[in-house]
Amino acid sequence: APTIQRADYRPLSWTVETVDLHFRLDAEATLVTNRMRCVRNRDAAEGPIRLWGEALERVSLTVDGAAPTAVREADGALEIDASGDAVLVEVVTRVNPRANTTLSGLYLSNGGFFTQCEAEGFRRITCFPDRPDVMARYTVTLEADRAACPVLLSNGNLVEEGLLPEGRHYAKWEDPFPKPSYLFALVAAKLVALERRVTTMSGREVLLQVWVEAGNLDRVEHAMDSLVHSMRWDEESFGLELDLDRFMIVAVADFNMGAMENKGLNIFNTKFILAKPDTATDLDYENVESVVAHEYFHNWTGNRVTCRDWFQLTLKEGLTVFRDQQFSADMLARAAGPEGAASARAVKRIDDVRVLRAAQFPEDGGPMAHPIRPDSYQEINNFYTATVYEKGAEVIRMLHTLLGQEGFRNGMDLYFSYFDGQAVTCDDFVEVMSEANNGFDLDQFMRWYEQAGTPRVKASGVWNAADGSYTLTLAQSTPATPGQHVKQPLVIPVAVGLIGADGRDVALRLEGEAQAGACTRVLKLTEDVQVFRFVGVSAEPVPSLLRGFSAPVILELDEDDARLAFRMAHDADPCNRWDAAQRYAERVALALAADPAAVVPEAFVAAFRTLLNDGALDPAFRAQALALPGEAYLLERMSPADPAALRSALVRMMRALGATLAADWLEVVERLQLAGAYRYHPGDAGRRALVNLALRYLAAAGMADGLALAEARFADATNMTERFGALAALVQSTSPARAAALQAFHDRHRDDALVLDKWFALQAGAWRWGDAAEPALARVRVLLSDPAFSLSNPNKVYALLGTFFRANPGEFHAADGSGHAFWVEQVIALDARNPQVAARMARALENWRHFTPALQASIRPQLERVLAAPGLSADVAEIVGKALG
Ligand code: DPP
Ligand code: ZN
Repeated sequence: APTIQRADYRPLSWTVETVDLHFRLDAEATLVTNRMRCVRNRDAAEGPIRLWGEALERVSLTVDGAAPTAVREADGALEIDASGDAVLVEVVTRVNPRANTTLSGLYLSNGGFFTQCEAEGFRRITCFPDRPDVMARYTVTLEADRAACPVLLSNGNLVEEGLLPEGRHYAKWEDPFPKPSYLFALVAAKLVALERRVTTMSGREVLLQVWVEAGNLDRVEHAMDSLVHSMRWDEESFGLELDLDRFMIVAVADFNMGAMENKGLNIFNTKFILAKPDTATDLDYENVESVVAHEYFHNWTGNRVTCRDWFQLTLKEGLTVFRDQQFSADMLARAAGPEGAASARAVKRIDDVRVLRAAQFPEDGGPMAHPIRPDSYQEINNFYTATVYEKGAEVIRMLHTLLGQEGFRNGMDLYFSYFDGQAVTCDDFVEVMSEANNGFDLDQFMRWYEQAGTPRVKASGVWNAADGSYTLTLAQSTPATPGQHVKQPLVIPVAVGLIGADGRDVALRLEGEAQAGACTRVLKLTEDVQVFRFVGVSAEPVPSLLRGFSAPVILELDEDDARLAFRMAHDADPCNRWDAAQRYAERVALALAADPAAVVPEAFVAAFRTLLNDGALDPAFRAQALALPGEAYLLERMSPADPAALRSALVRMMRALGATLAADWLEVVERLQLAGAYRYHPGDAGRRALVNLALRYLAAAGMADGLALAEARFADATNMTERFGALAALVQSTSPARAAALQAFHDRHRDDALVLDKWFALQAGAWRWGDAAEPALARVRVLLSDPAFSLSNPNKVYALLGTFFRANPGEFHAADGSGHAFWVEQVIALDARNPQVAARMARALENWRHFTPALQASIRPQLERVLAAPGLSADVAEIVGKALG
């Protein structure tokens, strides 16, 4: 596929003002009539009307009612010569929703019609200038069989509906706001809605609906509550109000992504809507809340102000992820009350940092590394990445840190006042942030949008006893990434604290300042190397750097075990306290991986024990701090990466921590386990998380009491968090009760697709705890032919194959290469149905060059096999091509 360059952006010669769409919905032959008023774009060079189309049968095409004089096909688009300033183009197409297994465009799910248009799915419905800089007003008429599809929805307001002959009916929708085609949506299905009416900040009453299949109506309350909370939060935090009379969310079981922010008609993966205590875990509840918020927040950051071109994707995604992270932190803090608010916020921050390190750091260190605003792509669907989303959110967070809460808000206000109703760029956003803050200089800051790779900040400190000064030297560098060999220094906010020997923070005073100020302050690192001199430091301090994870960088600081243990016990910044535990665990894991005979150091176990037994610490925080770092992250830190050696190290650590601290873990379970009805509340969730972690350690170590506890909790659990936590502990052990528990879980939830996803994932992610244990691949192969599994359903693929490929490296990279051969089979099978899903799975091997020579030798021919497969999609070809490139 050709590579598309950001620098090649040109406005289109013709744009669209209004679109009138008519759908005669039919499972195999839907007729789409599209009447667009195309207008000449005075700001662009002269040229033809350009319309993109894909997988369409074109039935007719007229311009102002007549056959067009000149039509050509060029670069996958139709080019139509037209004269004058405005013409009416009518194009009629026929599409086959049943045959559409890509889940992009118009498709069927359980007998209903659904659409997904971001990024370029609209061109699979009709011929259109399918780019986000074409913003038009839409009128949509849907016509369908009334019995099969009683509910007909599209964007905006319902203006007309009625019956038609032959058992059919229709509905007409009008969206008052101009929008890009990627925000178009329709739904025609048999659904029911939970409804709520709420009043917005300006006093308008609006109707909220969450549409699901009838059998799921008992699990939409939480999604509805989350929507109402999101609306309130955006009003209070940013003065942003819902601009429609009606806001709809529809849940669908077959969906490539998490959810989609179509104007007024969000379409969601059921995974991020449905929740009730018996089927959803605390984490599911949390995810529903944050995804509902994310999509709702897009109504302003994404829909009212959208992206000029897809290179600017982070303009809406980075900003909206930042907003949903802030929202979740506020919600957690509010629920935790004044006492627990700070810890609740920190736990949320730690979650976000974990995701960034596990998903984004490896991406930034591999062949797909790209700036948050990429310079080129082959397939845009491959760029809905952790870099664009999560690193993009970190970049916004740094702006927020540099400008302050109020300065940031002023910038947002100005952004909407300038750009409402427009399609703009990341430069526009950053410029307006500067303008709203007295011309705050953000020129160098723009490099965060231009440079790929995770920056390293190397820190060293020297305390001078003679003059009581502490000199901190910070040096930054960013490793080369594909196509970017030279990197410029970035603006890096480094939040710093100094901890005294008594464990308390020292009030900080930089040389030249009249008096000491706060205990944490943000240093601005802008040069390659900078020196900061603190004075009035009477004893040697322990530095605590990058507090709150103030920048998306890797901090390199020489700390011995004793210092890490000290910070684990005393760092006033919870993020750094967590990070100290992670660093210590990383050091032990890498040492054990390098030496099969090495044992877990006692001092490490003691440091964990101190943290575990610190009752002043919120259980949710302890659960975070006592969980070992993720395997994907650790593999990136290992050179060469050896998944089998790392797995062996982690098994030894789990067993040592489980066995040595058995009495402590048992006491935690005893003390913290909850009685009474389940409620989703962060305090309760924290207790459940720590209890589940305790069971994991106890079971891994094969402690009889722990296994008995896990079995009992599995049998008696009254909610999914406890049932699944206990099951996970049993599965990650040599317990003989393992198989029976898996079977019981399956039988109890056999009719519940989302719960079965958990069951598939748990088995695909299982480690081997004894020599006799079944390899995960053997289990995965069996599960592939389970009647509940389907390669056509993305959630199933992510649960079974995604977990095996991406979350079980110790098994996937088996030395005999069986996992790699299996990967080829599955990627090729998936690619024939759904290239987007296939490409996601394909990414599991992209960092193969970091592995041991033996693994590289096993993987290379498999990558080559995929690349040589006939009919490979552009999606997979880009991933595998870059991996081999
Ligand atoms: N725009 C969606 C989201 O991130 C993904 N397509 O919300
Ligand atoms: Zn988004």
